[in-house]
Amino acid sequence: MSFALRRFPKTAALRRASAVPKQSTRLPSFRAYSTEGANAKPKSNNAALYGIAAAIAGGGAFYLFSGSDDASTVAKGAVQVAKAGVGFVPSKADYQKVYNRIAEIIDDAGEYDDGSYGPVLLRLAWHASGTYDKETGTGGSNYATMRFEPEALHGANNGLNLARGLMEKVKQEFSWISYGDLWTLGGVVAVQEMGGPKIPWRPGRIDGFAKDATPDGRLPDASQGSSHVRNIFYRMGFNDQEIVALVGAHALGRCHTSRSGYEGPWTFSPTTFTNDFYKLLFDETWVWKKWSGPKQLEDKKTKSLMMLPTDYVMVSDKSFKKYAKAYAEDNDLFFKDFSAAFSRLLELGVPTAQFTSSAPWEMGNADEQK
Ligand code: CCH
Repeated sequence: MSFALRRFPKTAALRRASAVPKQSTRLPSFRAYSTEGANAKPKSNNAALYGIAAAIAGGGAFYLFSGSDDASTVAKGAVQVAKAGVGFVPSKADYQKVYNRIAEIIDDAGEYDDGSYGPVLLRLAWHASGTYDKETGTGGSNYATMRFEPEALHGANNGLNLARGLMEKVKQEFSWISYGDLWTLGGVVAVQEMGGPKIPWRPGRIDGFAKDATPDGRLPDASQGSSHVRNIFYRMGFNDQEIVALVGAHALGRCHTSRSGYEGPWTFSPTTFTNDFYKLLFDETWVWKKWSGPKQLEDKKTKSLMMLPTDYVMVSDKSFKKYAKAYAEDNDLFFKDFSAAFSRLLELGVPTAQFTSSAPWEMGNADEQK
């Protein structure tokens, strides 16, 4: 790569600074977005309640929708346990063990991309949650429906088979955790371990079925403009400020021609969570890249960074620009707003009664465990 990598807090991340081989995947070579069927309505999340009922019936577990917080936490944890068929009720300490295991996996990426699996795991958590439709109450992280075709094969999810595979290893070790909890916790670990803010998180998602899978077209199409971005995120229930905060996650990771058709990282430090995405949008001159791939921007100076058309609307749209400027100037503000919006994103589609704790938890970073 022609650019210098600036800040990598992890030793594992330091291993690869120069050579950045691309990950090959077996999935289709170009991301084909679909907006068709975006309004189709799969089964409502009320089905979750039937899932719970089934879990109780199947596992003999006892479940309370109300009552003291402790009793309710234990009872709701028992539902997940009954469903997984293992005789044990996980505590926060057990989820912390899962967190720590994911942190190890993120760091053990060898020569993959920029030396971390964090970005792709973050993307899995976002794509698992960002299918939510507030009108129908469908989609979101509850059922982990990306396990099923055709959702697994939606163009937007190209390359996420890698992330799901990594999470499957963790699932084998901690069979009691639901896929929705595992994938969203993976997003939390990714952000926190790459130097980002603490992300409040709590368990309670249950595994759904193929019939709960969402139609194609619910995730954003990077070639579009601000009205598309608004339509997609407003459907999830977010406002302009939250949209801008969430897209700042593009400080991390990179695009892969083999997955989306786009190519390159957004920042010089793709494994460190910073407000650089916004800073670079304002500080660099962005020009259209001359190539045979889809329309994307590159920085005029080094030609090593990229912006998607949807990223660029964060400065070309007046309302978005106001927030992007504020985040470019104040990293703490970005961290605070990202944490709140991302935490909410991860809970989309999960009925409140299903959460095993009344308030989200703060999980410890791997370093804090030592
Ligand atoms: Fe994103 N994202 N994203 N994104 N994304 C891509 C990669 C990452 C859009 C399109 C793309 C969010 C919002 C949007 C990450 C997190 C978030 C890629 C390249 C495209 C295209 C995929 C590839 O080729 O591998 C669009 C469009 C939007 C909104 O309009 C939000 C919100 C988040 C998280 C909160 C992360 C992380 C990556 C890097 C993945 C990797 O493998 O490095």
